[in-house]
Amino acid sequence: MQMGFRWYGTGNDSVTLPYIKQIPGVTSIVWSLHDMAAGPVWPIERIARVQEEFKPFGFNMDVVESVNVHEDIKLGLPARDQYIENYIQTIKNLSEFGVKVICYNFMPIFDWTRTDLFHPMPDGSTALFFEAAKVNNVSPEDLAKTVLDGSGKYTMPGWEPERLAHIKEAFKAYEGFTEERLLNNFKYFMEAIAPAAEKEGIRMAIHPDDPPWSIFGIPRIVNNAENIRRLLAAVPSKANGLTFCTGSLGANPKNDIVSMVNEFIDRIYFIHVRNVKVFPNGDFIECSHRAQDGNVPIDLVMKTLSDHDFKGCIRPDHGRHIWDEKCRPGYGLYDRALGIMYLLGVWDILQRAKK
Ligand code: DNO
Repeated sequence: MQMGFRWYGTGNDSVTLPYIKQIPGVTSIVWSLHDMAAGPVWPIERIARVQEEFKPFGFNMDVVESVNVHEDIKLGLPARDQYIENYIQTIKNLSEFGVKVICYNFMPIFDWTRTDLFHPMPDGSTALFFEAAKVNNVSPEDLAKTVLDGSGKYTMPGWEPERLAHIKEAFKAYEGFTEERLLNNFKYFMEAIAPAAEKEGIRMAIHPDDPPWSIFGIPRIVNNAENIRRLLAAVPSKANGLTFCTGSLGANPKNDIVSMVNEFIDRIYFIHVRNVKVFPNGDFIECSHRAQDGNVPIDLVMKTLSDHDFKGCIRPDHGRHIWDEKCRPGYGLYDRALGIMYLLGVWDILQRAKK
């Protein structure tokens, strides 16, 4: 197993590479060109610059999170072929630098969704929070007012007025869309890129839906064992694999995380190991990584990975905001570093027990 740490790039992250270097056991920086919109080819010179930045620290750049998929591909619009061609070129460019895994998602319009980015926790820290009723029970009228004519009171983190214009178009485009159509468009995309990924030795690792259910009436297709089975079977190439996010999938208590790791291990290429505490009303908060603090048996997840002798990259995920740290929501240094020490502690004892 390799330990990774997600980093947003110089000038774009409160955490620096020298700080990350001081966390024991981190070998991989999970990176991206965060200023690149979904669509264009990632230029070789930009990738080369990242390589130069990592070199003095000895970090590898094996895992990219993410190369985002253009909405036209998810929607199956005619322009998708050009975007797919660009994606293939990006795969080729990344492979020149030894990249092995590309994490991406296929969630329409939204990536991860939370209702409060700094929700107070009983211990005085704050954490990312999802209030189920606020998202699941929003009436189509409220949503329409907010999104379509801007007069509604409904708000969400990230729904700034300048983004709403884009959201409005996107909602219109997905009107009447079904899971089946989304899966077909996924299949079209994956069938087109898999041969290039295979040739370049790159594994595509789709991130699960977060939260793991459809929101605002827009379909989602990567959120439970049955859907993941369907998605992997749709394109059986080894290039079609998973980023297994224990926290995203764990927000639905019906997902048996350990049995899912066991079932999908051969197609799991990258893992976000984080915990989540789910409340009886369906709300959830991103607690510390420790198994006892949330609903995901993180210790058993690590045991399962150890039993399978998992060789890929894992990373801690969203941390709480502790010790007054000012950082990107969920992406501070302190709690993720604590998370790493917990994961490595569990891992090391499992390795010793094998000898
Ligand atoms: C959230 C992340 C996601 C993930 C994308 C992958 O913190 O796990 O934003 O990077 O869904 O494309």
